[in-house]
Amino acid sequence: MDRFDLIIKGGTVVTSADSVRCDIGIKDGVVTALAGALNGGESIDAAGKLVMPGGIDSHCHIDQVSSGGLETADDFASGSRSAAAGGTTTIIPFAAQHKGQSLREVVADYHRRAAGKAIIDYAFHLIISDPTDAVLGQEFPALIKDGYSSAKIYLTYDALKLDDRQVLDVLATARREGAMVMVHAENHDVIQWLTENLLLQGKSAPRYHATAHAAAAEREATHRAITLAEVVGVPVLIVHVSGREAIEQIAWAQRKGLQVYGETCPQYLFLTADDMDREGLEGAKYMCSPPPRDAANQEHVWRGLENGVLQVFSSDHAPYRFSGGDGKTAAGANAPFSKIANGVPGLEIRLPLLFSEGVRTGRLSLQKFVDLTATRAARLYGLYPRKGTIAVGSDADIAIWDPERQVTISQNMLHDNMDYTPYEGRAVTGWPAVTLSRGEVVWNGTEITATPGRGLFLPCDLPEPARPNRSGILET
Ligand code: DUC
Ligand code: ZN
Ligand code: ZN
Repeated sequence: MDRFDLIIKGGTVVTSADSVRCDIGIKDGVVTALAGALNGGESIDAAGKLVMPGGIDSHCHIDQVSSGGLETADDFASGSRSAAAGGTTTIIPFAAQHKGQSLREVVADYHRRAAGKAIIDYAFHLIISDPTDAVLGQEFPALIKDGYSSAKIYLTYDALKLDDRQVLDVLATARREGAMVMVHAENHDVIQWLTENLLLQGKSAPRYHATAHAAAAEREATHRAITLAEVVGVPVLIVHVSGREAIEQIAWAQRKGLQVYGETCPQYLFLTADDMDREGLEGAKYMCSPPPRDAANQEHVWRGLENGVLQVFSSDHAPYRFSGGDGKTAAGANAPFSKIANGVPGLEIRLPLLFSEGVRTGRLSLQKFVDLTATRAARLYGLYPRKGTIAVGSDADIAIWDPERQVTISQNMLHDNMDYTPYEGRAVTGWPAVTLSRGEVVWNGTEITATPGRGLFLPCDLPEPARPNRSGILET
């Protein structure tokens, strides 16, 4: 019997620590050897290629019903296909609680949605919108122990938002049990007040979405989330950070020694509010929350990635089609921005966009790229070292990149179930030539080669970065 099931030969193996020219031996889905020259099994020639950990997309919405009742276009089949074709090998979507639901039942429901469909491995974050005594006293702690060790909470949206008291209670439970809390930080009343007044003034076009979701609203809520976490004495992760105002709050907290982490997404590097300023509802294709800002804010986000204030780069893939009953135009051709679904797709192009505009331009090292797109997410969400690196003993989740391949992004080449991409016509250099999940080729550079259902659920450990390194006010 061969020593290996597969050998990846002659590539440059990149991790968040270094780049080394070596072969990778894979047996039973796991990396079992890293050495100068390996023999004894089938091989893939990776000469001239970069061999990187498959991406972890730790923020994507798959087969999720929005707070407004709309279904995402992607289920676990199309979503995981799209992820794999873009070099991602693990997704962490959400099991989203609507008010009145049992968290346990929500999780069971999302398992049913994923079963038989996913082609790559997946975990779940919880979304807690109804932190009742039963949820915080029993369900959340038990689910954390069962491998759902992260939860997202919202400071806005009528159907999702928690008040400060509820946020404190969720944070205190997370502190006690060792979970990571992610926060959607926008001030709900500011957004509502601005929205109502804009609509009274007849300003209802998609571009006013950016006015209503003001950077000040994001800044205030970011500061509040940080403050509440400080009071409880627990780490917190601010998701989808859009620009300078929120970044300044996170940097301030980090300088104070607080354990505050930040995530950003392609839309804050590659789109601006001007994209929403198009004829009719066309601008709705670029609407997400928080909204893309402007070129100066894009620059702040780049710097946040470079200097480490922001640690995670995920897609926030929220795939609402443009047309159809669940689409952005479902409320009609004259719908006000407040009635249009929020979110943009990005699962497949997340890595190529950052590679092309970050690594190839010299802004980001390869190590930083791997850390931002895979390793750090694995650590923050309790999947390391099984996922997020290439090391002996880790799952052989690997993307072999052709750093020279030129691609013009177009919806008709993508593998999601969307009817548009906000990045239509954008040229990138660098694309995954092969994606492997646990040693199996799932994307061969031209087509998906995996069977739906092969993806496994990943129970997450308690994340080390969620462990508090300071007391809350009650403990002092
Ligand atoms: N928040 C998200 O995390 N994704 C899509 C829309 C939103 O408001
Ligand atoms: Zn959000
Ligand atoms: Zn999201």
